[in-house]
Amino acid sequence: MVSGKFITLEGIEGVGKTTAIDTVTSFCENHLVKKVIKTREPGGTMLAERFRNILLEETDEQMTSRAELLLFFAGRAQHISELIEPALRKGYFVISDRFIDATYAYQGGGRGVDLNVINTLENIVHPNLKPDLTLLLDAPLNVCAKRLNTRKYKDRFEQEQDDFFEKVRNSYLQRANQEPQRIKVVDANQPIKDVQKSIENELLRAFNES
Ligand code: T5A
Repeated sequence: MVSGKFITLEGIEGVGKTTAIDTVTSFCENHLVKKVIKTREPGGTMLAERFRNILLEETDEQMTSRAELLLFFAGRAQHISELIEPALRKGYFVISDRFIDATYAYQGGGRGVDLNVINTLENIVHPNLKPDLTLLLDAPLNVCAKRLNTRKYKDRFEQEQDDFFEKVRNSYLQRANQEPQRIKVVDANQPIKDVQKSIENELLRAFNES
């Protein structure tokens, strides 16, 4: 029986998820609950981190969309049974940098994989697990690209073109429209301290325990 809470952060690259996860973690620790675990996808366990490397590295052989999709779900299956579910059972707040919404946005929206296929896999891998709260950080593409400008290495996804990320962003926003109770859009096109404040407000609204 699940007793903790599952919080996910989503958004396109460079929008500020990795920066924001520290805000979420420390706010939860200081104001909501002491037991907090921070994790990420792809990854989160040793095996899933190995899948992450395969998913992100650029190689000569082009990975098919279906192989990519299955590898994300393979890592997620491991991540859920090894880390997420045991922690939730023990009452932890589990905070993940990306989860299932990324698959709908990137593989569904970006790559054009049939959403019914993704939904079928979701029902096989985690029929009973959904985030309690998803913070969707949103900002225009050019703002996110500028934030990533200083990075020398670009992974397999970061090498995609603008139209790919535009589709990913639209797909995220569409999901937020469909599930407004769970997915809260945070305006990430503002100074870090204002993004932090918006996130803290969403956490208070969702868990109402300050
Ligand atoms: N993926 C993942 C799928 O395709 N399907 C899936 O199912 C899943 C789970 C993961 C890739 O895998 C794909 C999506 C991704 O392409 P990743 O390395 O985890 O790759 O990449 P990202 O999650 O995109 O992480 P990034 O580090 O690229 O972006 P972040 O975390 O959004 O950005 P962050 O926090 O590192 O910030 C970038 C820079 O901006 C600054 C920060 O200081 C930093 O320098 N910044 C701000 N500057 C000004 N104002 C603000 N408000 C700022 N916020 C941050």
